[in-house]
Amino acid sequence: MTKFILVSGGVISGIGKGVIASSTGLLLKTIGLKVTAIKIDPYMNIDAGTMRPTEHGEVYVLNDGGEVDLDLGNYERYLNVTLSRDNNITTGKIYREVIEKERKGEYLGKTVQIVPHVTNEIQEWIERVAKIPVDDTGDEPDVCIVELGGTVGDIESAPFVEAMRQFQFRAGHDNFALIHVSLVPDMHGEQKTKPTQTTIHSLRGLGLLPDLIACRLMGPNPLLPATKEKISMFCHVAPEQVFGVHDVSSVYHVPLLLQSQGIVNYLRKRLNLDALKISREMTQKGDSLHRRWKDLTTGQERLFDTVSIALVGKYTDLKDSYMSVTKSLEHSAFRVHRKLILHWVESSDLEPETQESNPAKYHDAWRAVVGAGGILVPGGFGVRGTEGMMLAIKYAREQKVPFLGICLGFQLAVIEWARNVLGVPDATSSEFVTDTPSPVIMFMPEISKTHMGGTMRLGLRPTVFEPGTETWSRTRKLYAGAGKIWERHRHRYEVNPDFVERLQQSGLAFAGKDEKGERMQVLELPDHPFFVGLQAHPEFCTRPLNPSPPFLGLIAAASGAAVFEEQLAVQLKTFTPPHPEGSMVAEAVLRQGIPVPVTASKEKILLNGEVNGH
Ligand SMILES: *[C@@H]1O[C@H](CO)[C@@H](O)[C@H](O)[C@H]1NC(C)=O
Ligand SMILES: CC(=O)N[C@H]1CO[C@H](CO)[C@@H](O)[C@@H]1O
Repeated sequence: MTKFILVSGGVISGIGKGVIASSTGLLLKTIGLKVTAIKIDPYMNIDAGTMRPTEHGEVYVLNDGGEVDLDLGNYERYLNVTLSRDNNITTGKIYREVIEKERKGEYLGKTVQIVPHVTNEIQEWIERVAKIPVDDTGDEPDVCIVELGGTVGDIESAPFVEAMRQFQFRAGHDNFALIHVSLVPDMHGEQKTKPTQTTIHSLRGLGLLPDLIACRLMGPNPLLPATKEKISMFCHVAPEQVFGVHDVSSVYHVPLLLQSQGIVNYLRKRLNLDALKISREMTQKGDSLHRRWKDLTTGQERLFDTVSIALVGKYTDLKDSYMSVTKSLEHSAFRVHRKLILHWVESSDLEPETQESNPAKYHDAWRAVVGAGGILVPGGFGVRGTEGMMLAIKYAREQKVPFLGICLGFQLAVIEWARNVLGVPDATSSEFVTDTPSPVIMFMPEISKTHMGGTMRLGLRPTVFEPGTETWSRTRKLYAGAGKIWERHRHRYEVNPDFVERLQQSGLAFAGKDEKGERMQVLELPDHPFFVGLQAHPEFCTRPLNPSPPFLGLIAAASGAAVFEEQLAVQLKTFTPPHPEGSMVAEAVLRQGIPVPVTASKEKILLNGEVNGH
């Protein structure tokens, strides 16, 4: 029987419930358990692909092409697992499922209601998805963390709260625990417990009993013993069931902070975890994870050297839309033992128009680019700002500054090359200029009998390195020399095959292509210290202990040639693909002719007129 840990929140949302939930999962992994996670988002959207990034942060892509909330990224990174689109539950998905069943007559003409039909659907979904293997053991997970988004008491979350109330009996007492995350505000040095008392009171009123109360303190001060006592008394729980989560210097410290307060031991007893048979191998894996995590976090405090990266993008004032990119840089910086200094550069500030309209802004932006050890142009949206990005790319190329281009950044590197080296001054993308005579980047839908009408390439796809690249391709070396790599994709525009030969002859090397050799997926300049572009989004597969290779390449190259060589050697010995064989879906899907579901995002034009995704 799977053990379920529900993580709910009270008072306000956005106080780090996801981090507490994934840290708890990580701790359970350190004792050798296999852990999976489900995120419940009580909103009506069916998938995150159609949501505007300014409103919602990043659209995170899964192996199966599912476009989800950035929280699933958190779980994949912390727990080193591969999740599927079903690991995200939204109200919209549940309702759709119920309505489809009703249409098929599965409810035998009965009145379909929130209770029991919607609540049953929620419980069945959770039970079903909790059993899906998520790591290289291929086994059913031992523990499933279920994070309920929003706060208990919201209208939106009511059906889920009721479903979980029923679920605690369905799973049984030994198999279900509840962690409730609450805010403990600090008023002039006094830690206030009233909001926590109120939220626990309403939680109990809804039939859910907290096993652990996580008190979130928005500041550097830990939970005081007196506060703990008070919460224990007024919320009818033992003091050992109350723990504090204050602000720590990095989120990677949170698992150890929880551990120091006895969370693992509590859950061990409460969920009777010792009854699960943990193999010696898994125990050892857990120990090693614990040791490596501790090293990772303690090392961070004593970093003197820095590495600076200019992130030239859009929405740079909405940093959440680059969550996975920043995580990838962070993980890579851990590896090279340097403190990451990230300069957010709004790409349009680099354009000549800004020089006229706002010279100070223009100079600040260029100062950040010129001062950085490496330049990153991530994926993005729409035409605005692309000229500025290309100016940064040109600078990186000519001045031999390490550069990484992702998705749109890759496409712009090709356009920049075509304009300034190949000598096609009007080169552009047919996404920016529809009837251009020089579409170096063009709309190229995936022609596949099995992909029903989809125009977006989504999900995990292979890239095959060209013969001969093993001797010179830095990208390939970063992947430990593998001939074939897998990364997640999300794009609909690609390098125009008609230009490939000319681009290559002029010195731009396409080191990696798709399996048929038709789509250009990795570009490199062999005579540049590090100039790499990827059509894929490798940032979705980074891990704290196993950073995404292209990002590691950028960070290492920005730290100097010696560090770069050193990391190539480390990669050769230690790099493992973050996904188990079985989860590499694209080929299997094509072979079996299973239609890949087309999500609603395919043809959606966003409200602000920009096409979502390249
Ligand atoms: C992460 O998962 C992958 C694939 O499941 C595995 O090969 C790798 O060893 C895991 N890494 C760690 C640090 O556990
Ligand atoms: C079982 C099920 O309905 N899964 C859905 C999960 O969400 C995606 C959209 O992101 C749907 O396409 C799946 O069908």
